[in-house]
Amino acid sequence: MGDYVWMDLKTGREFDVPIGAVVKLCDSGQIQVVDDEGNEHWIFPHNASHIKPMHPTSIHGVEDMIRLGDLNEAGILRNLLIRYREHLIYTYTGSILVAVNPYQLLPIYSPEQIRLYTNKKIGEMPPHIFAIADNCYYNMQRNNRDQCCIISGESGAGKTESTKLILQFLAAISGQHSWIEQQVLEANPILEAFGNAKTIRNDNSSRFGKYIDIHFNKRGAIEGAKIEQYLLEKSRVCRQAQDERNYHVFYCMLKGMTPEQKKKLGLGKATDYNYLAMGNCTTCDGRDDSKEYANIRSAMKVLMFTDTENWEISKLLAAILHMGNLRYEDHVFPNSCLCSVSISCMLLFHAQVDPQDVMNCLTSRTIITRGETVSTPLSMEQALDVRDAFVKGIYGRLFVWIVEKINAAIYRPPSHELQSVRRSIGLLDIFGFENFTVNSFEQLCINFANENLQQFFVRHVFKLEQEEYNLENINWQHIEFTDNQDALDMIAIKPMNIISLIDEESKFPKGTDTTMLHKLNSQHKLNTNYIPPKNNHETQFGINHFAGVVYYETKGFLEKNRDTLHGDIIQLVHSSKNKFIKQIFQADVAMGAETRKRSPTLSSQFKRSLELLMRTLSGCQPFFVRCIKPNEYKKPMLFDRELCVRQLRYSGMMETIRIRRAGYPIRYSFVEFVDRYRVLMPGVKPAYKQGDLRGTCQRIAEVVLGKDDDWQIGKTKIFLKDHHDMLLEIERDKAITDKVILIQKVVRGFK
Ligand code: AOV
Ligand code: MG
Repeated sequence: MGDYVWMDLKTGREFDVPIGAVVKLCDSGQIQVVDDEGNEHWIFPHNASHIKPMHPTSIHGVEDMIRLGDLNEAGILRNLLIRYREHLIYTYTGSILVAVNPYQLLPIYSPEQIRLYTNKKIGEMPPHIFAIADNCYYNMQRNNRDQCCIISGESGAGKTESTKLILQFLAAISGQHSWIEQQVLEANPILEAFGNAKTIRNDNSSRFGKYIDIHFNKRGAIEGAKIEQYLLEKSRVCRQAQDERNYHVFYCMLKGMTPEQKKKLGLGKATDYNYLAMGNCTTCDGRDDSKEYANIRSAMKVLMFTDTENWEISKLLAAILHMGNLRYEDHVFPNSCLCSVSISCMLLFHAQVDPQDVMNCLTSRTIITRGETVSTPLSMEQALDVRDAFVKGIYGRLFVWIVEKINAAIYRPPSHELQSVRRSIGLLDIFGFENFTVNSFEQLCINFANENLQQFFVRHVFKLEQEEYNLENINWQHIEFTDNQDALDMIAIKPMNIISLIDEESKFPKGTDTTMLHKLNSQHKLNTNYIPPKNNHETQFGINHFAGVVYYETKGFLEKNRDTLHGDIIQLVHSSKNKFIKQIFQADVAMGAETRKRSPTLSSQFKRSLELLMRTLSGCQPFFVRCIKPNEYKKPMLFDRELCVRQLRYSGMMETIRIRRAGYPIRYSFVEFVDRYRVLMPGVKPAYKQGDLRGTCQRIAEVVLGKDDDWQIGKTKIFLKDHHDMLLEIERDKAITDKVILIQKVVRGFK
């Protein structure tokens, strides 16, 4: 009685694993148990095989999962569950942090907590996101190398919140309370206002990816930062699914502006606008749009947006809303619509453009054939597309402009001599893996990005790690892992990959979504990671991603990928007297009508920026944070076992624990090791004076760590466990302090 067991309910469901239970009663061969969910079960002798004893480490849980005795999915899941119930949302797997979204504000992020985690080794304090941040910072200084934090997880798992916490910690410990620190912190509310929105998965979903590179000077103080943005979901400006919203900034503006300001822009309330009311959801629980507006405005001040710029931005946003209310009837706007057009014209073009020109531009298309200019009317559907394309074009360019504006305030290009001493920590927070009822081109790009990140993780944690053990010839039993390289090859790497086929079809004048799908099918139908449409009428294809199969609806793919604006629109912008809109369209106007047709497609730009990102990340020492979403309802204290198992399985957590447990995450070259730790053995000379470096390393390790402990010496490096590193560092700190005291004594003795 009181014993803990694992109970396998054998439901046969894909993500069901044995559940923990405690024995309540034993009665003539039958036992009664209560499982972790509070359900009672009677176990009879004939099905006793359903239960197994639980390892002591699983009963109360462990802070680091490499210490789990029951190393299986059930063990991992229960460990996270019982910790989560005690509000312990963070757990380690070696130095990899697992973070379960609490969906409530926990009192664990105070200045006092920041202080407690400052300058500590991982494992010295309970697991925490601050410990990761602190280690990043410490590693950057100790190894003089750039660091990065890769934060992954599904939509709503907590990536963006984690990123903000790391940033908050770094700003606090870099310690100057300087203007630049404040500017770096205040960039976030602006980015979130323009790039985040309420989705069914997340009330504050990032609809763009970002990489914040924080720069530190020699003394470890923040001296600047640079933000890289990836692929904002532009379609959201014109269209939202049920229960979803447009970008926060629109609602904030309507709630937060003064009546006079709104009057100048001809604005009403959110429900008045098609672009805002489509999802039947204009408010968001727990968000105060009016208060947010004040925050956005003050953040923009900190980041040096001028009042004029702010007003110009508001004008564009208002114009977008008015444009969304245009209605078309038989190639023309009804008279009632003229008002919307006129207001848009006034806002976009300072009334310098005749509303009639705008209407023509939105309802017909000019084509130049054999030197003759012909204007052809558009169908209603086409006309609406032209309008939406224009609106998306404005918003997308506005977003890019805003990020550039922020960078202008926070980024200091390194001077020559600074380059060698400046170090950085990069924080990667992208849009999480998505699988909706209907998935489109945007989801393909988002999931492609996540596939890349997963490969970075796999490469770093499994491939490079084991390659190195082999090269160094240490004792090592190979650990199997799930590699998503094949899927990634099919999506974007190998010749005739999916992205390149979509691209090719986008450039082909006669290409359609259907011809594209045919090409995908004929090229990939035999690939196990590709799921062709069931029949000729179906317009969906599927991809077997690392995080599950996603079906993509191909309708609209090519248009979204081409992402071009019609020449008439560019012409219109060009003729405008509104300097701001001209500025954000500068590149398009400069390109001219002809070259624009050859402007790079969205997917090729995105692919390129991802490649650059991966290259940057490869140059850094990475830390990984794995965010887990405990339920689909955004609720506290609700732990959906199967949802969690799915995320743990797809992220490769089992194998990760296995390799971290068996592996040697810390390694030093012999020279580094001797020079860093020779203080621990009196009389050991610096590395450059050593004849037998390997032997010296061995002697130090034997004395400090013990002969039989699980460390290994390779051909050029010594391999250690995390706890060895901690022990060595603590001993080193002590030795150095002792030495300093000794020197002080000696000096005092002289006086
Ligand atoms: P995401 O970045 O991973 O999703 P967020 O970081 O936006 O997810 O988290 C979603 C919501 O969960 C937040 O708005 C908070 O309400 C809550 N949350 C997350 N982490 C914490 C925490 N540590 N403490 C308290 N609440 C938290 V997406 O951007 O959708 O992929 O594209
Ligand atoms: Mg996010």
